[in-house]
Amino acid sequence: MERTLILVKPDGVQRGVVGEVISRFEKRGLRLCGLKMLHMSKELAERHYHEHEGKPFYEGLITYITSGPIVAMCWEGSDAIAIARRTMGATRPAEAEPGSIRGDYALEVGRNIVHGSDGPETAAFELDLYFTEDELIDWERSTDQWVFE
Ligand code: DAT
Ligand code: MG
Repeated sequence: MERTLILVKPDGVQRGVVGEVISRFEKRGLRLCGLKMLHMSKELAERHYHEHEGKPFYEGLITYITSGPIVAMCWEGSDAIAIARRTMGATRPAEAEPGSIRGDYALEVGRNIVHGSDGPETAAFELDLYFTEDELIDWERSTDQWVFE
């Protein structure tokens, strides 16, 4: 079982697609393991996006991600990281497949609605940025046996 951090970014919250994003991950079969709404501080944004520091889009990215409330979630399942990223679609919405979140709801890379961790180390690091240990819920769904092999 793998866990990943998913964010609905400020544009997704403002545009009212939080429920739609949650619904797509739920329907895919991933299991929700944490959920909160928050307004990212500049410090949290800089820690989250430290790998992009110095890049031309960095300052705009920090301004955008701190511009309004976001919804942070933990989703888990077999191959949760890769499956969530496929469900989200490519970083550049122009390259995102129709049927993916970004392919259905976004036009520009700087307004691409969602974030998802890109690997096991980043997922652990990012989940730790947003959630304490006791905010991540260990639970079983009655449908797990029909979703997990
Ligand atoms: P992802 O969000 O798919 O993991 P990433 O980690 O490469 O993509 O970049 C993080 C965010 O930074 C991305 O969602 C949008 C923004 N970004 C990335 N590349 C960009 C670019 N060339 N111009 C503008 N914004 C960019
Ligand atoms: Mg990334």
